[in-house]
Amino acid sequence: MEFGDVQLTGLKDYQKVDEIPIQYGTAGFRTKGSRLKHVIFRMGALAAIRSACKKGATIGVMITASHNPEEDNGVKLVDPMGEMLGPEWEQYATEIANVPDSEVGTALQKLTKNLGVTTLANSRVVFARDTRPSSPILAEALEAGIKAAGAQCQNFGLLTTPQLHYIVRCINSNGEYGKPTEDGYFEKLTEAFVKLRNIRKAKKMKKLETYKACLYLDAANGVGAGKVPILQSKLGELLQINLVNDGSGKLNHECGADFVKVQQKPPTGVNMAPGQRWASLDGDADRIVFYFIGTTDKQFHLLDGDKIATLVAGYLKDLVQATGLSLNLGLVQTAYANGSSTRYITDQLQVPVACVPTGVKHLHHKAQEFDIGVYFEANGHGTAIVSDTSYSSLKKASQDSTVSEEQREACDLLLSVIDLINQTVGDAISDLLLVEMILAALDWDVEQWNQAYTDLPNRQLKVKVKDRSVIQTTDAERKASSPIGLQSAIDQSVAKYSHSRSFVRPSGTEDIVRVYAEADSQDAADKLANEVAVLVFKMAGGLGEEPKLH
Ligand code: NG1
Ligand code: ZN
Repeated sequence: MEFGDVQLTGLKDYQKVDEIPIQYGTAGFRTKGSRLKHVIFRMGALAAIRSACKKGATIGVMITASHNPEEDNGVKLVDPMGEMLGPEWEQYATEIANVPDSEVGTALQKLTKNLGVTTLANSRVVFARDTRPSSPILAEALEAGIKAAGAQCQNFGLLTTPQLHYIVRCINSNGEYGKPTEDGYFEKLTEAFVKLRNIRKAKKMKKLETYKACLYLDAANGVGAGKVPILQSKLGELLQINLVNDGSGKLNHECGADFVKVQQKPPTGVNMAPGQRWASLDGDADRIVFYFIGTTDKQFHLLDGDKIATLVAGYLKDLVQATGLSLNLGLVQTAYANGSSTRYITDQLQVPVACVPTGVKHLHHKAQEFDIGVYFEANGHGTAIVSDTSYSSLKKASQDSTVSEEQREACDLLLSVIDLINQTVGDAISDLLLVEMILAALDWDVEQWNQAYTDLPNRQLKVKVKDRSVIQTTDAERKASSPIGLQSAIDQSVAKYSHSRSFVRPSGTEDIVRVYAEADSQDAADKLANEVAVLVFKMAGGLGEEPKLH
Protein backbone atom coordinates (compact mmCIF):
# COMPACT_ATOMS: atom_id res chain seq x y z
CA MET A 1 0.00 0.00 0.00
CA GLU A 2 1.55 3.27 -1.10
CA PHE A 3 1.25 6.49 0.88
CA GLY A 4 3.14 9.34 -0.73
CA ASP A 5 6.50 7.76 -1.40
CA VAL A 6 6.49 5.50 1.65
CA GLN A 7 4.99 2.14 2.35
CA LEU A 8 2.25 1.99 4.97
CA THR A 9 4.10 -0.78 6.71
CA GLY A 10 2.37 -2.26 9.68
CA LEU A 11 -1.14 -1.44 8.51
CA LYS A 12 -2.19 -5.05 8.87
CA ASP A 13 -1.61 -4.75 12.62
CA TYR A 14 -3.88 -1.74 12.76
CA GLN A 15 -7.08 -2.83 11.13
CA LYS A 16 -10.57 -1.78 12.09
CA VAL A 17 -12.27 -3.83 14.80
CA ASP A 18 -15.76 -2.77 13.69
CA GLU A 19 -17.47 -0.61 11.11
CA ILE A 20 -19.19 1.78 13.57
CA PRO A 21 -18.44 5.31 12.37
CA ILE A 22 -16.36 7.51 14.64
CA GLN A 23 -16.17 11.30 14.71
CA TYR A 24 -13.52 13.84 15.73
CA GLY A 25 -15.60 15.75 18.29
CA THR A 26 -15.06 18.58 20.80
CA ALA A 27 -12.23 16.63 22.38
CA GLY A 28 -10.91 14.58 19.47
CA PHE A 29 -11.87 10.91 19.08
CA ARG A 30 -13.19 9.27 22.20
CA THR A 31 -14.56 5.75 22.68
CA LYS A 32 -13.62 2.40 24.21
CA GLY A 33 -9.84 1.98 24.15
CA SER A 34 -10.23 -1.36 22.37
CA ARG A 35 -11.76 0.37 19.31
CA LEU A 36 -9.03 2.92 18.81
CA LYS A 37 -5.87 1.21 17.60
CA HIS A 38 -6.52 1.77 13.90
CA VAL A 39 -7.78 5.32 14.48
CA ILE A 40 -4.64 6.27 16.37
CA PHE A 41 -2.36 4.64 13.80
CA ARG A 42 -4.07 6.74 11.12
CA MET A 43 -3.84 9.88 13.28
CA GLY A 44 -0.08 9.39 13.43
CA ALA A 45 0.01 9.70 9.65
CA LEU A 46 -2.43 12.62 9.68
CA ALA A 47 -0.33 14.50 12.25
CA ALA A 48 2.66 14.08 9.93
CA ILE A 49 0.65 15.62 7.06
CA ARG A 50 -0.50 18.47 9.33
CA SER A 51 3.13 19.14 10.24
CA ALA A 52 4.12 19.26 6.57
CA CYS A 53 1.27 21.74 5.91
CA LYS A 54 2.66 23.88 8.73
CA LYS A 55 6.11 23.98 7.10
CA GLY A 56 7.53 21.27 9.35
CA ALA A 57 6.30 22.82 12.61
CA THR A 58 5.91 20.21 15.34
CA ILE A 59 2.42 18.80 15.89
CA GLY A 60 1.39 17.19 19.18
CA VAL A 61 -0.77 14.14 19.73
CA MET A 62 -2.25 13.32 23.14
CA ILE A 63 -3.67 9.93 24.01
CA THR A 64 -6.28 10.35 26.74
CA ALA A 65 -9.99 10.20 27.45
CA SER A 66 -9.81 12.83 30.19
CA HIS A 67 -12.62 12.32 32.73
CA ASN A 68 -14.18 9.32 30.97
CA PRO A 69 -14.14 5.85 32.56
CA GLU A 70 -10.90 3.88 32.64
CA GLU A 71 -11.81 1.57 29.72
CA ASP A 72 -12.31 4.53 27.36
CA ASN A 73 -9.53 6.26 25.55
CA GLY A 74 -9.10 9.02 23.03
CA VAL A 75 -6.77 10.99 20.85
CA LYS A 76 -6.46 14.63 19.95
CA LEU A 77 -4.05 16.62 17.83
CA VAL A 78 -2.33 19.77 19.05
CA ASP A 79 -1.51 22.58 16.61
CA PRO A 80 1.86 24.42 16.58
CA MET A 81 1.08 27.15 19.10
CA GLY A 82 -0.36 24.58 21.50
CA GLU A 83 -3.92 25.24 20.41
CA MET A 84 -6.59 22.71 19.41
CA LEU A 85 -6.54 21.30 15.89
CA GLY A 86 -7.97 23.73 13.30
CA PRO A 87 -11.67 23.02 12.53
CA GLU A 88 -11.24 22.08 8.83
CA TRP A 89 -8.81 19.37 9.90
CA GLU A 90 -11.39 17.82 12.25
CA GLN A 91 -13.19 16.85 9.06
CA TYR A 92 -10.04 15.33 7.51
CA ALA A 93 -9.45 13.42 10.75
CA THR A 94 -12.99 12.02 10.67
CA GLU A 95 -12.67 11.00 7.00
CA ILE A 96 -9.31 9.29 7.45
CA ALA A 97 -10.47 7.47 10.59
CA ASN A 98 -13.49 6.02 8.81
CA VAL A 99 -12.19 4.87 5.40
CA PRO A 100 -12.02 1.09 4.90
CA ASP A 101 -8.65 -0.51 5.72
CA SER A 102 -8.00 -1.18 2.07
CA GLU A 103 -8.33 2.52 1.22
CA VAL A 104 -6.23 4.14 3.95
CA GLY A 105 -3.16 4.55 1.78
CA THR A 106 -5.11 6.04 -1.11
CA ALA A 107 -7.07 8.37 1.15
CA LEU A 108 -3.89 9.69 2.78
CA GLN A 109 -2.22 9.99 -0.58
CA LYS A 110 -5.19 11.95 -1.96
CA LEU A 111 -5.14 14.27 1.05
CA THR A 112 -1.42 15.01 0.74
CA LYS A 113 -1.89 15.72 -2.96
CA ASN A 114 -4.89 18.02 -2.40
CA LEU A 115 -2.96 19.90 0.26
CA GLY A 116 0.08 20.23 -1.98
CA VAL A 117 2.33 18.22 0.34
CA THR A 118 5.31 16.72 -1.46
CA THR A 119 7.31 15.20 1.39
CA LEU A 120 6.74 14.09 4.95
CA ALA A 121 10.41 13.58 5.71
CA ASN A 122 10.64 16.94 7.51
CA SER A 123 7.46 16.43 9.50
CA ARG A 124 7.77 16.28 13.28
CA VAL A 125 5.28 14.87 15.75
CA VAL A 126 5.57 14.71 19.53
CA PHE A 127 3.21 12.68 21.67
CA ALA A 128 2.29 11.70 25.20
CA ARG A 129 -0.30 9.59 26.98
CA ASP A 130 -2.26 9.34 30.21
CA THR A 131 -2.25 6.42 32.68
CA ARG A 132 -5.06 4.29 31.19
CA PRO A 133 -4.27 0.58 30.74
CA SER A 134 -4.89 0.89 26.99
CA SER A 135 -2.63 3.93 26.56
CA PRO A 136 0.79 2.21 26.05
CA ILE A 137 -0.46 0.02 23.23
CA LEU A 138 -2.20 2.98 21.60
CA ALA A 139 1.02 5.00 21.90
CA GLU A 140 2.75 2.18 19.97
CA ALA A 141 0.08 2.40 17.28
CA LEU A 142 0.60 6.14 17.07
CA GLU A 143 4.35 5.81 16.74
CA ALA A 144 3.89 3.19 14.03
CA GLY A 145 1.57 5.56 12.13
CA ILE A 146 3.99 8.48 12.36
CA LYS A 147 6.90 6.31 11.25
CA ALA A 148 4.89 4.72 8.45
CA ALA A 149 4.37 8.23 7.11
CA GLY A 150 8.13 8.75 7.23
CA ALA A 151 7.99 11.52 9.82
CA GLN A 152 10.21 12.08 12.86
CA CYS A 153 8.74 11.62 16.28
CA GLN A 154 9.42 11.97 19.98
CA ASN A 155 7.60 10.12 22.72
CA PHE A 156 7.21 12.14 25.95
CA GLY A 157 5.67 9.21 27.83
CA LEU A 158 3.28 10.12 30.63
CA LEU A 159 2.26 13.78 30.59
CA THR A 160 -0.82 15.77 31.47
CA THR A 161 -2.66 17.09 28.42
CA PRO A 162 -1.68 20.71 29.15
CA GLN A 163 1.98 19.75 29.59
CA LEU A 164 2.00 18.40 26.04
CA HIS A 165 0.31 21.56 24.73
CA TYR A 166 2.96 23.62 26.53
CA ILE A 167 5.82 21.55 25.08
CA VAL A 168 4.47 21.86 21.54
CA ARG A 169 4.34 25.64 21.88
CA CYS A 170 7.85 25.81 23.36
CA ILE A 171 9.27 23.77 20.49
CA ASN A 172 7.60 25.90 17.83
CA SER A 173 8.45 29.21 19.47
CA ASN A 174 12.11 28.14 19.60
CA GLY A 175 12.09 28.17 23.36
CA GLU A 176 10.64 31.67 23.68
CA TYR A 177 7.62 30.29 25.55
CA GLY A 178 9.84 28.11 27.77
CA LYS A 179 11.98 24.99 27.71
CA PRO A 180 10.26 22.17 25.80
CA THR A 181 10.50 19.59 28.58
CA GLU A 182 8.55 18.60 31.67
CA ASP A 183 11.32 20.13 33.78
CA GLY A 184 11.03 23.35 31.81
CA TYR A 185 7.28 23.37 32.43
CA PHE A 186 7.62 23.01 36.19
CA GLU A 187 10.49 25.47 36.29
CA LYS A 188 8.50 28.20 34.51
CA LEU A 189 5.37 27.78 36.59
CA THR A 190 6.99 27.36 39.97
CA GLU A 191 9.53 30.17 39.51
CA ALA A 192 6.65 32.54 38.79
CA PHE A 193 4.69 31.18 41.77
CA VAL A 194 7.62 31.50 44.17
CA LYS A 195 8.32 35.04 42.98
CA LEU A 196 4.69 36.10 43.37
CA ARG A 197 4.35 34.48 46.78
CA ASN A 198 7.56 36.07 48.07
CA ILE A 199 6.51 39.60 47.16
CA ARG A 200 4.93 39.92 50.58
CA LYS A 201 8.30 39.18 52.22
CA ALA A 202 10.21 41.49 49.88
CA LYS A 203 7.78 44.30 50.58
CA LYS A 204 7.81 43.62 54.34
CA MET A 205 4.03 43.33 54.29
CA LYS A 206 2.25 41.92 57.32
CA LYS A 207 2.12 38.16 57.70
CA LEU A 208 -0.68 36.11 56.19
CA GLU A 209 -3.44 35.75 58.74
CA THR A 210 -6.29 33.95 56.99
CA TYR A 211 -4.80 32.09 54.02
CA LYS A 212 -3.39 28.69 54.94
CA ALA A 213 -0.83 27.23 52.54
CA CYS A 214 -2.34 23.77 52.71
CA LEU A 215 -4.38 22.09 50.01
CA TYR A 216 -6.02 18.66 49.90
CA LEU A 217 -5.90 17.37 46.35
CA ASP A 218 -7.83 14.53 44.70
CA ALA A 219 -5.87 13.58 41.58
CA ALA A 220 -8.64 11.29 40.20
CA ASN A 221 -6.09 8.44 40.14
CA GLY A 222 -4.98 9.99 36.88
CA VAL A 223 -1.82 11.23 35.22
CA GLY A 224 -1.79 14.35 37.42
CA ALA A 225 -1.15 12.21 40.51
CA GLY A 226 2.37 11.35 39.39
CA LYS A 227 3.12 15.02 38.75
CA VAL A 228 2.19 16.32 42.19
CA PRO A 229 5.37 15.11 43.95
CA ILE A 230 7.45 16.93 41.32
CA LEU A 231 5.42 20.07 41.90
CA GLN A 232 5.63 19.71 45.67
CA SER A 233 9.41 19.36 45.58
CA LYS A 234 9.64 22.81 43.99
CA LEU A 235 7.14 24.57 46.26
CA GLY A 236 8.57 23.75 49.68
CA GLU A 237 6.59 25.43 52.45
CA LEU A 238 4.83 27.83 50.11
CA LEU A 239 2.16 25.21 49.55
CA GLN A 240 1.70 21.86 51.20
CA ILE A 241 -0.28 19.48 49.00
CA ASN A 242 -1.93 16.46 50.62
CA LEU A 243 -2.65 13.99 47.87
CA VAL A 244 -5.59 11.56 47.73
CA ASN A 245 -6.61 9.31 44.81
CA ASP A 246 -2.93 9.24 44.03
CA GLY A 247 -3.05 6.62 41.30
CA SER A 248 -3.46 3.58 43.53
CA GLY A 249 -7.22 3.40 42.84
CA LYS A 250 -9.34 3.21 39.70
CA LEU A 251 -9.10 6.19 37.35
CA ASN A 252 -11.98 8.70 37.63
CA HIS A 253 -13.99 6.22 39.67
CA GLU A 254 -16.16 8.16 42.13
CA CYS A 255 -13.51 10.85 42.20
CA GLY A 256 -12.05 13.60 40.09
CA ALA A 257 -13.26 17.00 38.91
CA ASP A 258 -16.14 15.72 36.77
CA PHE A 259 -17.55 13.50 39.53
CA VAL A 260 -17.40 16.30 42.09
CA LYS A 261 -18.89 18.90 39.74
CA VAL A 262 -21.72 16.78 38.35
CA GLN A 263 -22.60 14.96 41.60
CA GLN A 264 -22.01 18.09 43.67
CA LYS A 265 -20.39 16.05 46.40
CA PRO A 266 -16.87 15.10 47.59
CA PRO A 267 -15.00 12.13 46.09
CA THR A 268 -16.13 8.90 47.73
CA GLY A 269 -14.14 7.90 50.80
CA VAL A 270 -12.36 11.16 51.58
CA ASN A 271 -12.37 12.61 55.04
CA MET A 272 -13.01 16.34 54.85
CA ALA A 273 -12.85 18.54 57.93
CA PRO A 274 -14.75 21.86 57.88
CA GLY A 275 -12.74 24.76 56.50
CA GLN A 276 -10.13 22.65 54.69
CA ARG A 277 -9.48 23.69 51.09
CA TRP A 278 -9.94 20.75 48.70
CA ALA A 279 -9.53 20.45 44.95
CA SER A 280 -10.04 17.72 42.35
CA LEU A 281 -8.25 17.24 39.04
CA ASP A 282 -9.67 15.22 36.18
CA GLY A 283 -7.89 12.21 34.63
CA ASP A 284 -5.59 14.19 32.34
CA ALA A 285 -5.27 17.23 34.63
CA ASP A 286 -6.73 19.89 32.42
CA ARG A 287 -9.67 20.57 34.72
CA ILE A 288 -9.82 21.54 38.38
CA VAL A 289 -12.60 22.38 40.83
CA PHE A 290 -12.27 23.44 44.50
CA TYR A 291 -14.62 22.71 47.40
CA PHE A 292 -14.96 22.74 51.16
CA ILE A 293 -17.24 21.98 54.07
CA GLY A 294 -18.48 25.20 55.69
CA THR A 295 -17.21 25.83 59.22
CA THR A 296 -20.61 27.10 60.32
CA ASP A 297 -23.21 25.42 58.10
CA LYS A 298 -21.22 22.14 57.76
CA GLN A 299 -22.49 21.95 54.19
CA PHE A 300 -20.55 21.00 51.07
CA HIS A 301 -19.71 24.02 48.86
CA LEU A 302 -18.35 23.76 45.34
CA LEU A 303 -16.06 26.36 43.77
CA ASP A 304 -16.28 25.43 40.12
CA GLY A 305 -14.89 26.91 36.91
CA ASP A 306 -17.21 29.91 37.22
CA LYS A 307 -15.92 30.73 40.71
CA ILE A 308 -12.31 30.30 39.52
CA ALA A 309 -13.00 32.57 36.53
CA THR A 310 -14.46 35.31 38.71
CA LEU A 311 -11.58 35.09 41.19
CA VAL A 312 -9.02 35.33 38.38
CA ALA A 313 -10.87 38.08 36.46
CA GLY A 314 -11.36 40.16 39.63
CA TYR A 315 -7.67 39.89 40.51
CA LEU A 316 -6.52 40.65 36.97
CA LYS A 317 -8.88 43.62 36.70
CA ASP A 318 -7.30 45.32 39.71
CA LEU A 319 -3.82 44.51 38.51
CA VAL A 320 -4.47 45.84 35.00
CA GLN A 321 -5.85 49.03 36.54
CA ALA A 322 -2.66 49.41 38.60
CA THR A 323 -0.49 49.18 35.46
CA GLY A 324 -2.09 52.34 34.08
CA LEU A 325 -2.27 50.68 30.66
CA SER A 326 -5.57 50.56 28.82
CA LEU A 327 -5.87 46.82 28.30
CA ASN A 328 -9.36 45.45 27.79
CA LEU A 329 -10.14 42.43 29.91
CA GLY A 330 -13.01 40.08 29.07
CA LEU A 331 -14.45 36.83 30.32
CA VAL A 332 -15.84 33.99 28.22
CA GLN A 333 -18.32 31.39 29.47
CA THR A 334 -20.67 28.76 28.06
CA ALA A 335 -24.38 28.13 28.65
CA TYR A 336 -23.38 25.91 31.60
CA ALA A 337 -22.11 28.94 33.55
CA ASN A 338 -24.23 29.52 36.61
CA GLY A 339 -26.60 32.46 36.16
CA SER A 340 -25.35 34.01 39.41
CA SER A 341 -21.78 34.05 38.10
CA THR A 342 -22.77 35.90 34.94
CA ARG A 343 -24.71 38.45 36.99
CA TYR A 344 -21.75 38.91 39.36
CA ILE A 345 -19.29 39.43 36.51
CA THR A 346 -21.53 41.98 34.83
CA ASP A 347 -22.83 43.87 37.88
CA GLN A 348 -20.01 43.62 40.42
CA LEU A 349 -16.82 43.07 38.46
CA GLN A 350 -18.09 45.08 35.51
CA VAL A 351 -16.06 42.97 33.14
CA PRO A 352 -17.51 42.25 29.67
CA VAL A 353 -18.75 38.67 29.42
CA ALA A 354 -19.39 36.56 26.30
CA CYS A 355 -21.21 33.23 25.93
CA VAL A 356 -20.08 30.67 23.32
CA PRO A 357 -20.91 27.02 22.50
CA THR A 358 -19.39 24.23 24.62
CA GLY A 359 -15.85 23.18 23.70
CA VAL A 360 -12.61 24.84 24.62
CA LYS A 361 -11.79 25.82 21.06
CA HIS A 362 -14.82 28.16 21.02
CA LEU A 363 -13.87 29.73 24.33
CA HIS A 364 -10.24 30.14 23.36
CA HIS A 365 -11.16 31.71 20.05
CA LYS A 366 -13.51 34.23 21.64
CA ALA A 367 -11.01 35.08 24.38
CA GLN A 368 -8.55 36.08 21.66
CA GLU A 369 -10.79 39.09 20.94
CA PHE A 370 -9.69 40.68 24.22
CA ASP A 371 -6.27 42.04 25.23
CA ILE A 372 -6.56 39.72 28.21
CA GLY A 373 -9.21 37.03 27.86
CA VAL A 374 -10.17 34.78 30.77
CA TYR A 375 -12.19 31.73 29.82
CA PHE A 376 -13.57 28.89 31.89
CA GLU A 377 -16.11 26.17 31.45
CA ALA A 378 -18.18 25.61 34.59
CA ASN A 379 -16.58 22.15 34.83
CA GLY A 380 -13.22 23.72 35.70
CA HIS A 381 -11.50 23.79 32.32
CA GLY A 382 -10.06 27.17 31.56
CA THR A 383 -7.20 29.61 31.47
CA ALA A 384 -6.36 33.20 30.56
CA ILE A 385 -4.65 34.41 27.41
CA VAL A 386 -2.81 37.62 26.65
CA SER A 387 -2.43 39.12 23.19
CA ASP A 388 1.09 39.58 21.81
CA THR A 389 0.67 43.35 21.66
CA SER A 390 -0.50 43.57 25.27
CA TYR A 391 2.43 41.42 26.35
CA SER A 392 4.85 43.72 24.50
CA SER A 393 3.29 46.86 26.04
CA LEU A 394 3.62 45.32 29.48
CA LYS A 395 7.28 44.45 28.84
CA LYS A 396 7.95 47.93 27.56
CA ALA A 397 6.17 49.72 30.40
CA SER A 398 7.91 47.56 33.03
CA GLN A 399 11.24 49.02 31.87
CA ASP A 400 10.09 52.54 31.05
CA SER A 401 11.63 55.04 33.47
CA THR A 402 9.00 57.65 32.60
CA VAL A 403 6.32 55.38 34.06
CA SER A 404 5.68 55.64 37.83
CA GLU A 405 7.35 53.08 40.08
CA GLU A 406 3.99 51.65 41.19
CA GLN A 407 2.89 51.20 37.62
CA ARG A 408 6.17 49.54 36.67
CA GLU A 409 5.82 47.19 39.62
CA ALA A 410 2.27 46.33 38.58
CA CYS A 411 3.49 45.57 35.04
CA ASP A 412 6.21 43.36 36.45
CA LEU A 413 3.72 41.59 38.67
CA LEU A 414 1.33 41.01 35.78
CA LEU A 415 4.17 39.61 33.67
CA SER A 416 4.91 37.08 36.41
CA VAL A 417 1.22 36.18 36.62
CA ILE A 418 1.29 35.57 32.87
CA ASP A 419 4.26 33.21 33.36
CA LEU A 420 2.21 31.31 35.91
CA ILE A 421 -0.56 30.73 33.39
CA ASN A 422 -0.47 28.04 30.72
CA GLN A 423 -1.89 30.08 27.87
CA THR A 424 -2.13 27.17 25.46
CA VAL A 425 -5.08 25.41 27.12
CA GLY A 426 -6.86 24.94 30.46
CA ASP A 427 -4.32 23.46 32.88
CA ALA A 428 -5.28 22.15 36.31
CA ILE A 429 -1.76 22.47 37.75
CA SER A 430 -1.30 26.02 36.49
CA ASP A 431 -4.84 26.94 37.62
CA LEU A 432 -4.15 25.43 41.03
CA LEU A 433 -1.06 27.63 41.46
CA LEU A 434 -2.91 30.68 40.14
CA VAL A 435 -5.79 30.25 42.59
CA GLU A 436 -3.43 29.62 45.51
CA MET A 437 -1.37 32.68 44.57
CA ILE A 438 -4.47 34.91 44.36
CA LEU A 439 -5.94 33.62 47.64
CA ALA A 440 -2.58 34.32 49.31
CA ALA A 441 -2.36 37.77 47.72
CA LEU A 442 -5.82 38.62 49.04
CA ASP A 443 -5.18 36.74 52.29
CA TRP A 444 -8.48 34.93 51.84
CA ASP A 445 -9.60 31.54 52.98
CA VAL A 446 -11.85 29.41 50.84
CA GLU A 447 -15.01 30.70 52.54
CA GLN A 448 -14.20 34.32 51.69
CA TRP A 449 -13.67 33.31 48.09
CA ASN A 450 -17.02 31.54 48.05
CA GLN A 451 -18.82 34.62 49.35
CA ALA A 452 -18.44 36.49 46.04
CA TYR A 453 -21.85 35.16 44.98
CA THR A 454 -24.16 32.25 45.70
CA ASP A 455 -24.71 29.73 42.91
CA LEU A 456 -28.24 29.14 41.76
CA PRO A 457 -29.05 25.49 42.54
CA ASN A 458 -28.66 23.45 39.37
CA ARG A 459 -28.87 19.94 38.00
CA GLN A 460 -27.32 18.16 35.02
CA LEU A 461 -28.89 15.01 33.59
CA LYS A 462 -28.12 12.69 30.69
CA VAL A 463 -30.75 11.21 28.38
CA LYS A 464 -30.03 8.26 26.09
CA VAL A 465 -31.67 8.63 22.68
CA LYS A 466 -31.52 6.68 19.44
CA ASP A 467 -29.80 9.43 17.48
CA ARG A 468 -28.60 12.44 19.44
CA SER A 469 -28.08 14.47 16.26
CA VAL A 470 -31.85 15.03 16.07
CA ILE A 471 -31.24 17.69 18.71
CA GLN A 472 -29.94 20.86 17.13
CA THR A 473 -29.25 24.09 18.93
CA THR A 474 -28.78 27.80 18.35
CA ASP A 475 -27.93 30.92 20.41
CA ALA A 476 -24.72 29.44 21.87
CA GLU A 477 -26.62 26.20 22.58
CA ARG A 478 -29.16 27.94 24.80
CA LYS A 479 -32.10 27.17 22.48
CA ALA A 480 -33.10 23.96 20.69
CA SER A 481 -33.95 24.53 17.04
CA SER A 482 -34.83 20.88 16.42
CA PRO A 483 -36.93 18.80 16.95
CA ILE A 484 -39.70 21.28 16.26
CA GLY A 485 -41.75 22.02 19.36
CA LEU A 486 -39.06 21.00 21.87
CA GLN A 487 -37.98 24.57 22.68
CA SER A 488 -41.51 25.84 23.27
CA ALA A 489 -42.16 22.84 25.54
CA ILE A 490 -38.95 23.64 27.47
CA ASP A 491 -40.02 27.30 27.72
CA GLN A 492 -43.34 26.22 29.25
CA SER A 493 -41.58 24.13 31.87
CA VAL A 494 -39.10 26.90 32.67
CA ALA A 495 -41.96 29.38 33.14
CA LYS A 496 -43.24 27.32 36.09
CA TYR A 497 -40.17 27.98 38.24
CA SER A 498 -38.68 31.26 39.38
CA HIS A 499 -35.13 32.37 38.45
CA SER A 500 -35.02 29.33 36.22
CA ARG A 501 -33.28 28.40 33.01
CA SER A 502 -32.88 25.14 31.14
CA PHE A 503 -31.34 23.96 27.89
CA VAL A 504 -30.42 20.72 26.14
CA ARG A 505 -27.66 19.77 23.72
CA PRO A 506 -26.16 16.60 22.27
CA SER A 507 -22.87 15.73 24.00
CA GLY A 508 -19.76 15.87 21.84
CA THR A 509 -17.97 13.24 23.91
CA GLU A 510 -20.67 10.74 24.90
CA ASP A 511 -23.60 9.20 23.07
CA ILE A 512 -26.19 11.08 25.11
CA VAL A 513 -28.17 14.33 25.27
CA ARG A 514 -27.26 16.62 28.18
CA VAL A 515 -29.94 18.46 30.12
CA TYR A 516 -29.10 21.47 32.30
CA ALA A 517 -31.50 23.26 34.63
CA GLU A 518 -31.13 25.89 37.30
CA ALA A 519 -33.72 27.49 39.58
CA ASP A 520 -34.01 29.20 42.95
CA SER A 521 -34.09 25.95 44.95
CA GLN A 522 -32.47 22.54 44.49
CA ASP A 523 -35.88 20.93 44.53
CA ALA A 524 -37.08 23.18 41.69
CA ALA A 525 -33.86 22.66 39.69
CA ASP A 526 -34.23 18.87 40.07
CA LYS A 527 -37.87 18.95 39.01
CA LEU A 528 -37.21 21.21 36.05
CA ALA A 529 -34.26 19.08 34.88
CA ASN A 530 -36.42 15.98 35.11
CA GLU A 531 -39.32 17.56 33.21
CA VAL A 532 -36.99 18.65 30.43
CA ALA A 533 -35.32 15.23 30.37
CA VAL A 534 -38.76 13.66 29.89
CA LEU A 535 -39.45 16.10 27.03
CA VAL A 536 -36.19 15.07 25.34
CA PHE A 537 -37.00 11.42 25.93
CA LYS A 538 -40.44 11.76 24.36
CA MET A 539 -39.62 14.14 21.51
CA ALA A 540 -36.15 12.96 20.52
CA GLY A 541 -36.47 9.17 20.58
CA GLY A 542 -35.46 8.19 24.09
CA LEU A 543 -34.01 4.73 24.74
CA GLY A 544 -34.70 2.52 27.76
CA GLU A 545 -36.71 3.81 30.68
CA GLU A 546 -38.29 7.25 30.84
CA PRO A 547 -36.28 9.58 33.16
CA LYS A 548 -37.64 9.68 36.71
CA LEU A 549 -37.20 12.17 39.52
CA HIS A 550 -34.90 10.72 42.21
P1 NG1 B 1 -19.72 17.35 26.03
O1 NG1 B 1 -19.72 15.87 26.26
O2 NG1 B 1 -19.79 17.79 24.61
O3 NG1 B 1 -20.74 18.02 26.92
C1 NG1 B 1 -17.70 17.70 27.76
C2 NG1 B 1 -17.85 18.97 28.55
C3 NG1 B 1 -17.23 20.10 27.76
C4 NG1 B 1 -15.78 19.80 27.39
C5 NG1 B 1 -15.68 18.42 26.76
C6 NG1 B 1 -14.26 17.99 26.52
C7 NG1 B 1 -19.69 19.64 30.03
C8 NG1 B 1 -21.13 19.90 30.17
N1 NG1 B 1 -19.26 19.28 28.81
O4 NG1 B 1 -18.31 17.89 26.51
O5 NG1 B 1 -17.34 21.28 28.50
O6 NG1 B 1 -14.94 19.93 28.51
O7 NG1 B 1 -16.33 17.43 27.55
O8 NG1 B 1 -13.66 17.34 27.59
O9 NG1 B 1 -18.95 19.74 31.01
ZN1 ZN C 1 -9.55 16.56 30.86
